[in-house]
Amino acid sequence: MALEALKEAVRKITRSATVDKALVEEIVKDIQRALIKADVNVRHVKEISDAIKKRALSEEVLEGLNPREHIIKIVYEELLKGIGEGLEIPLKKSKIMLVGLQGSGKTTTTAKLAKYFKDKGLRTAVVCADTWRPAAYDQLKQLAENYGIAFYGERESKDAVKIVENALKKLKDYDMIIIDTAGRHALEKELIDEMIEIAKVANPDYKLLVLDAAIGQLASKQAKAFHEAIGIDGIIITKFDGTAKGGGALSAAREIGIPIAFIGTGEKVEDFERFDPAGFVSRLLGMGDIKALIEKVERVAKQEELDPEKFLKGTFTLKDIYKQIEAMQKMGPIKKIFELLPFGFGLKVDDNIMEMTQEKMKKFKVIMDSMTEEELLNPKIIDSSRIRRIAIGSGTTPQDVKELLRYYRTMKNVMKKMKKLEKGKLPLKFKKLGF
Ligand SMILES: Nc1nc2c(ncn2[C@@H]2O[C@H](COP(=O)(O)OP(=O)(O)O)[C@@H](O)[C@H]2O)c(=O)[nH]1
Ligand SMILES: [Mg+2]
Repeated sequence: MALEALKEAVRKITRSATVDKALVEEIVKDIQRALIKADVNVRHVKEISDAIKKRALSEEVLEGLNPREHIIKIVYEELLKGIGEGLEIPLKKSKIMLVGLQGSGKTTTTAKLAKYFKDKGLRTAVVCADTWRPAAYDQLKQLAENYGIAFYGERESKDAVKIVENALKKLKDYDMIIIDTAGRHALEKELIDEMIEIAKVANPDYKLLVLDAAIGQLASKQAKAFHEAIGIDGIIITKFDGTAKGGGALSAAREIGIPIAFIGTGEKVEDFERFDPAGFVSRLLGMGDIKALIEKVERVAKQEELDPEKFLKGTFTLKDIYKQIEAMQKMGPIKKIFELLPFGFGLKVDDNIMEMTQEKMKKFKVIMDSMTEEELLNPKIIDSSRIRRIAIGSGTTPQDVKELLRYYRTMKNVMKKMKKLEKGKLPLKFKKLGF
């Protein structure tokens, strides 16, 4: 993602010895380049960078901030302003209709949304109103079944409007009904007519446009056309993971003045998050996203039926690390989790530790099987002679044992810091920056 360069700009600020006009100009240029590379509309880039420059050169440094923090705060605030608001869909009885071109990710997103609301405790059902693509019915049905979500569809029917009508009768008892519709390669009249008819029958609370981030600045034209045709309440940006052009879709949302509701960050149903602009921007700048992190922990804890309090305790021993490794795995690559922490919390972790493969998990388990109860409960006592013994006993090498111990210590640290955050003990610096 080209927006990675924004983190570099922030790093440049934090590393600089002095803050002067030259630095501000250099940073503004870096930010401009990063935004343009990410396909943000040139006019928006200019607005954002002009505002940063003007404020950075004229505003007085707030009391309690140093000049570097002052600039970072301005960059943060102006990017946030540039992104606009997010759309939060309240957890109550509602209907959502998804629209978008073929391949934009509607069907996948229908399942993602359904799981999202189901996990929040709503009785959720999905409806396949795509009679255009023959495989659409099976695709959504399968996804719904995988996650225990109610599904309605009529495989042989060609009448999408009728299907929706029937679905709503059948699904009266559900809180959240999500309707997946057909797309086309382009927004043609036939598609518009069908969307309008479905919307009339369904009377959705939210018509959400699914936009593929990979199309970059083309998103703006597409979003405008859909908005003019049926009126959009919110945008879901998909495939944010695989593109350097995600700025185009962000820009499009701002241009037509429609808030972003969610972002898709991968093919899996779990790769989905509510769009929280403040968290999003602070993550872009490498400052982490505490809220997203805590939501993630809570979600995994729920799946695992773990007590989040316990899960976050920094006092865990090797004995329960195996279960925790598995739970952490479900939150996604550890690297991604670290991105949610402000500046990675200054924890230095080599890539080797970040990479937790199935194979490695198995190896760790074997190693732990060769440890004594005492060692598992109090890993501190594992010295080099114990390491040798454990390695021989488990048929591994001392390096392997050391790696497990390193992993354990890193995780222990992360848990400790996360626990502190949960209690609202953000480092003072971040508080000052308005987080
Ligand atoms: N990498 C990635 N792929 C996605 C995402 N959302 C959807 N896809 C993929 O995009 C393709 C089209 O998705 P689909 O839901 O069938 O699109 P539809 O035609 O609009 O219903 C599929 O291969 C999905 O796996 C996402 O957020 N990230
Ligand atoms: Mg589809």
